Amino acid sequence: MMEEGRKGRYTSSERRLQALVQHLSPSGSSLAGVVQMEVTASGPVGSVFEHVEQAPEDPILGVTVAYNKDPSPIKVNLGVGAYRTEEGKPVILNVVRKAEERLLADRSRYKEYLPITGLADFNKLSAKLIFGKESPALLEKRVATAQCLSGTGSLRVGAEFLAKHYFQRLVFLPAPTWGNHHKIFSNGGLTVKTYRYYDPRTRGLDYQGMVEDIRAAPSGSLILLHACAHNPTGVDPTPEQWEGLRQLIRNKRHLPFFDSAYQGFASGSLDLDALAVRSFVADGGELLVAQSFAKNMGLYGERVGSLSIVCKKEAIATHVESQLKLVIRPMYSNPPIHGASIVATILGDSELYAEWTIELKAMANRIISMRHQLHSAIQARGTPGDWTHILKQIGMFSFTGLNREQVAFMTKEYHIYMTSDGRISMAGLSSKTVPHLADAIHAAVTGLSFSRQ
Ligand code: PGU
Repeated sequence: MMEEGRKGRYTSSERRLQALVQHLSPSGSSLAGVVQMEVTASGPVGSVFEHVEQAPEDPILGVTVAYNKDPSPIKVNLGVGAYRTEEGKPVILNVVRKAEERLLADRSRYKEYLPITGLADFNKLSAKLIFGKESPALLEKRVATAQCLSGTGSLRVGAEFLAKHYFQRLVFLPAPTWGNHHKIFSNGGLTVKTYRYYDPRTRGLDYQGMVEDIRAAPSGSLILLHACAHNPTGVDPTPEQWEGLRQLIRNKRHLPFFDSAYQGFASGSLDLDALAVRSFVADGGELLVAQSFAKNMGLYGERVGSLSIVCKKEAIATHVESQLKLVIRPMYSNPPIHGASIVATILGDSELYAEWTIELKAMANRIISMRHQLHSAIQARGTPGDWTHILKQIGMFSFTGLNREQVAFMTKEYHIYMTSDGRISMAGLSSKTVPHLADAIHAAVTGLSFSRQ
């Protein structure tokens, strides 16, 4: 009764604020006093978001934010893993243009909502690309595939599906890994741990450590594996090591979750880069794969990718797919149509497909040539240390071994932008910028101020 009487004396904005205070402090000792202090005739004083703190920039995408603010004409962005031409420009593949022209000319196409799991043709072709035409899992129809929002969205949907339906909540990530993995899996409801992966002393794989940690993980753990071109290290297991890992993971009854963001970028061959995934499918066991078409088709902003879950039987895959829909529907309802239509057009047409593989190989080759040019330029300057890892590492990135201070120095003095862990995107480099980068590395390593001319 008394509450009702008081309620009647408040204006509607006072009541809204009262609700907020109640929400923030349910025990609300002197509610009426707080409300009276905070409200004037013109409404609440200050912002209800006053307590919201400034968040730090993203460690990878934030590098581009800083780069964009720098007015220097000599600046170079080697932060984000995005392909650039020799002129330092982003590129749209010719096959993508052709596919878009076809889509535009086809008047029978609409922009209706896609089904919750996306474009059916895209899903079939995407799964075929990673598993191979003759994949037993595909022939036996025991793969559930959903088009998702690029690699990130596919991982996130996979994480949430696992948190809901898999008995083990532990996911093991390589140390180090792409920074976003940690947040994707923990936000998806899983508990994140790491396994040893990279040995800074050898600048190679810590295979022994990796095996020990995966062996020690509780049976049934989720093991996140980079399908190829490990980010950020550029270090992949050899085929023999993959075989050892496969046996170990299967013996321990762990569940592998592959992140395939760089198919075609490691070796230049789509099939070779899928070998690790295919070896796990060939043994008949279950697994998940998140695919991205951001890098290999240059469709970064189209957000096109897929999640495939390989199951033991067709009926199980059907159930799994039905549950994927329940994860996706309240998250973003259904995926965008344009990027998936481009990919389906290219993958479904033998001529466009062949042209794509040539363009993809050209991108991979340009990156490899940047590795050679950078290595030679560092050698030519007599920079101390062994830099052969620049040649050996695979994929878009080079994990240079430069430390945080050296990176900060290179950004401040040479306007070279890269992630603070010393990772450089080789795809952002060109013949013109190699000497500048080599000068900066030399100066950072020797502590000398090298000529910038
Ligand atoms: N998985 C790995 C291993 C990646 O490196 C990336 C992108 C993704 C997934 C996600 O890519 P999608 O664009 O969602 O398909 N990593 C890049 C791009 C920038 C970023 O951090 O998103 C990078 O520079 O590490």
